[in-house]
Amino acid sequence: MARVLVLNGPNLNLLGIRQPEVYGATTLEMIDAACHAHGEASGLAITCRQSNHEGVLVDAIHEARGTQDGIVLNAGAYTHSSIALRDAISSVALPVVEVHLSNIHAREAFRHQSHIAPVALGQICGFGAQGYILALDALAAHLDGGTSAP
Ligand code: DHK
Repeated sequence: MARVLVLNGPNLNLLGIRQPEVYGATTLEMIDAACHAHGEASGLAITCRQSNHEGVLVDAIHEARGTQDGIVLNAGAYTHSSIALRDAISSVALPVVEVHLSNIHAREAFRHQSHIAPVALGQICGFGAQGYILALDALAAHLDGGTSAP
């Protein structure tokens, strides 16, 4: 059974309360529950973690080496600023699917750049909480050898 870490970054613990017109009404607890349910249905062992701290997220990525087969990552605002997260992903060489609830390319210019995207398998954004499920499916297909992504 493939093991997937669903890792969320800063401010995503406030989903449901935080700017629902941008991020939706679904809480992180609901997203984590949906990921667990989807994992059970599709044969993935899901672990969910969230932190507001860059170093804790780096540690979580390091800890995924040898314990997880892939990562679904919403790095929040660190997406646009963190070389450390990018380097952590490159260091562990695990497949990562980048997720954003909002369409970052349709928002402020500073959100258009992602430091994660160049080291990710791919990016899913703009589909709200459903994006996490799409990301799990994309990662499962990749781990199964079903996509041509590297
Ligand atoms: C979440 C955040 O916290 C923002 O900083 C990103 C992302 C977008 C999201 O849409 O999930 O810019």
